[in-house]
Amino acid sequence: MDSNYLPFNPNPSKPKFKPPPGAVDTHCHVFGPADVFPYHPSRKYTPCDGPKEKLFALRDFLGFERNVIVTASCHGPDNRSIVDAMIHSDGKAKGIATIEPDITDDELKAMADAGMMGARFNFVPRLADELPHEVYQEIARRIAKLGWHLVVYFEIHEVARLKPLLSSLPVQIVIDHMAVPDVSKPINDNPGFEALMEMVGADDKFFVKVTCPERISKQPPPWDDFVPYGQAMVKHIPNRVLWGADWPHPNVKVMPDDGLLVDMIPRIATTPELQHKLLVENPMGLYWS
Ligand code: 0GY
Repeated sequence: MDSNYLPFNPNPSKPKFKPPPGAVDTHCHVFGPADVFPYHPSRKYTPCDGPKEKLFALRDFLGFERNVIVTASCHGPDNRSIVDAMIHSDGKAKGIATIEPDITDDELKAMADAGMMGARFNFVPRLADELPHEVYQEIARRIAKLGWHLVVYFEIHEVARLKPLLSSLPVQIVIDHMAVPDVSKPINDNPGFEALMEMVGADDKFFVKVTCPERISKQPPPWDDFVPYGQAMVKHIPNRVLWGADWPHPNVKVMPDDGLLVDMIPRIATTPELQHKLLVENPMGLYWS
């Protein structure tokens, strides 16, 4: 583990908010353990191990029923730790892979059989190096045949630059962490966020994860500056928002209490109907139907 890397909180508080039955955490990771699933030579950070057993125990403790495990850049295009977690999850976990163009159809099929549902493109420079856009187009064409979708991680100032690429891809697209808006700005005077809202409002191929107050907020918990942004996105596209805890929180500056993250949910999805869409209907439609 890097010397400046913060390990996850081993004793989160019990959330006050009780997720509805069937709730899905659609953004979490499994890291290693490194002695079984080593981190990739191409990685830009080395995390603390976050094995599947810890993830599944946290899922139960927080009151969730299912996980979508997203490949993180520290494992590069090696998806074995996620496949292993999915096949030991009693059907309660699906996955999002990192793939390279030289992957074979047989390898893709084997991952799909294990529960992989999509691929992730990471456009955050501190995490991954961007590839020529033809590579993304080719991967998108191949995964479309499997019925997979894409998860993309980029920062809000990139909306205009990436919009032509994302709009052209023949698959549904899930945007991680609301593209990390600058929540210190007033929400009605924030061109980056407005561009994101416009893009996702205009095309129902886009889903947005209203995740990561601990990463996005400029304030300590309970992260009040995140709330109007999360609320606005949930109201804007209630049938296309997703929630996730982001355990084990790679590269955060202050490690959050996962219980407090769950307690953010009723502040951004303010009615039982919106909570049910966010936590059950939307993720079940995308991952378990
Ligand atoms: C996240 C966020 C981060 C890490 C990664 O692929 C990754 O390594 O996505 C981050 O550092 O912002 O999605 O959990």
